[in-house]
Amino acid sequence: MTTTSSPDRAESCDALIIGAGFSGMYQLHALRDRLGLKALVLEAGEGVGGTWYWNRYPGARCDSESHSYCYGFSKELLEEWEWSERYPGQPEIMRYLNHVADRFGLKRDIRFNTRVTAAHYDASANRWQVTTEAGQRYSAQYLITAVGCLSTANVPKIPGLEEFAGDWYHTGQWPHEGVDFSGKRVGQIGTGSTGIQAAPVIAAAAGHLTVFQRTANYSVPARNVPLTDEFKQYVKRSHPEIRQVMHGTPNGHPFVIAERKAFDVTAEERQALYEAAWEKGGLQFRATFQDLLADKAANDTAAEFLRNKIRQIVRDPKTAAILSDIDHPYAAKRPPIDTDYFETYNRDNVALVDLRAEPIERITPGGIRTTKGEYPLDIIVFATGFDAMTGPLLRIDIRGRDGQRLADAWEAGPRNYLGLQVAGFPNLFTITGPGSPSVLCNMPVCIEQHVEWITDCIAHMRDQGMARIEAKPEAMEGWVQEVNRAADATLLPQAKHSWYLGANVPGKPRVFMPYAGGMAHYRKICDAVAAKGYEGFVLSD
Ligand code: NA7
Repeated sequence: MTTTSSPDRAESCDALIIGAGFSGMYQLHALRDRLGLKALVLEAGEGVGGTWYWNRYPGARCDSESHSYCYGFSKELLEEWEWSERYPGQPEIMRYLNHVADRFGLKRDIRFNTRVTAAHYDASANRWQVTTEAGQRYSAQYLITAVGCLSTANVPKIPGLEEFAGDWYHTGQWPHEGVDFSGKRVGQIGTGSTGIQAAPVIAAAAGHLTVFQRTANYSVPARNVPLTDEFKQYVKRSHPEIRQVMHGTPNGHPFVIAERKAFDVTAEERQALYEAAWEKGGLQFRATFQDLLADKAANDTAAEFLRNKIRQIVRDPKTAAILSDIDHPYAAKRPPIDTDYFETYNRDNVALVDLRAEPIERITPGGIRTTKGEYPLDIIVFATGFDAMTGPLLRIDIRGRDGQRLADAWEAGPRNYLGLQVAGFPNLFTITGPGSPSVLCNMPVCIEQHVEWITDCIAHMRDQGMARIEAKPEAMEGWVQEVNRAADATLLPQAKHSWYLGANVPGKPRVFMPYAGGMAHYRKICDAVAAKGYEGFVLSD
């Protein structure tokens, strides 16, 4: 960088990237080291890692298998890094991302402790003017958001929280020094993927744990294990084949979805296949039959199998009934995987509260009061999720052409083209934004596709002497329809309370946000758009 930012002088570069997680780090590498651009990352945290930098809650672990939860762009990186467990825990992911950042010299172009608050497009200069919380100013021709999909904590506005005499934490803003639960009475609100990971670990450390469940959830055992030398050797030998599978499937995972349908086999065979998948563990359970997310009757067979497992594991029939009273099709919400989650309810120091039978009235100085009584607590853990996909973008004051606010453009829900660009916001690219398959896909696979597509697009513009790219409104309308069509072809919209629909945040428009047509298909669409000279975009000099 040639200039230093100050309140009265903007630091100038070719491309500004917001966020130093998986996306921002690779985008920096691609623009700086492949295209030779002057690129800079602005990152709110003190270090790299993005979502994994903040989510340090007990039990935080990725649900993707480690050998698939990594970058594939560098053969050397693939060969030199060795994961230790089937699923990478948060600390190991942080070691990996720091290794990548150091190996590719990324940190020198990342400004840490720098939270972006505003980004305004100046049409006369064709530049984005960016301001940070501390008042620093930056300007760039291209602005790329790499802010993550699940990075804006959703702390429900329960009356009385400010009076609580104990400590409270949101899992996505966990203190770096950790939390001492020993001897404490802990209340955990939320039973999504995070709550299901956290509860067993908190229960083992705390004096007592009360889990407050609003909506019951399916979960399949993760069956995490240390990786054997044999498996590590297989991974080292087989990267190209593994990545071929990951790139060929709708969800970017390293396993193939079965071609058979649930009713192609007898009830006994189906049960045996589910048992085998349960024993194997992990997200692969949903790959047992091809039609689990398309046909409700097929889905019912998986749902009933999983409900029965809960009834078999949980000894207290009343608790088992509350846990298995699940109101959505299996995997219509993000399906959690766990380590001893349902077993945790067999511990003497764990209790379950059914918030549908006794909603929370308020938080008191001493605990949580429901309509049936008060639960005394020393610590409250909010495992209540995120203002997903749009939240991280809309908390930045983003304004495009003619001062149009992104918040206004998306008042009725997000609208964009390919999940990557919004009409009226030239040269702004949103990695893993709404309308992209991101949250329905093994994230690094989606991120690498986005980063490479954006990088190729910018390279193309430079080759052609073009300075500006903007999605056409009609292309955007077409994509909104395609996102709706893809969702409607699945059972996903049937989960009325899911964050895919924005239903977890009061007042948020109910729009199905991710693209459910599958990553492999999405990649083909993006490639075809590029091959046709960036069809649906206007490029100008
Ligand atoms: P999720 O999946 O959004 O889960 C949040 C949980 O918190 C869920 O059980 C919610 O119940 C519950 N919740 C949210 N607000 C409240 C209030 N006000 N009262 C009671 N309970 C509440 O977030 P996670 O962090 O678990 O997972 C997010 C993603 O991270 C996950 O999908 C993976 O991709 C990784 P609800 O179901 O809304 O009734």
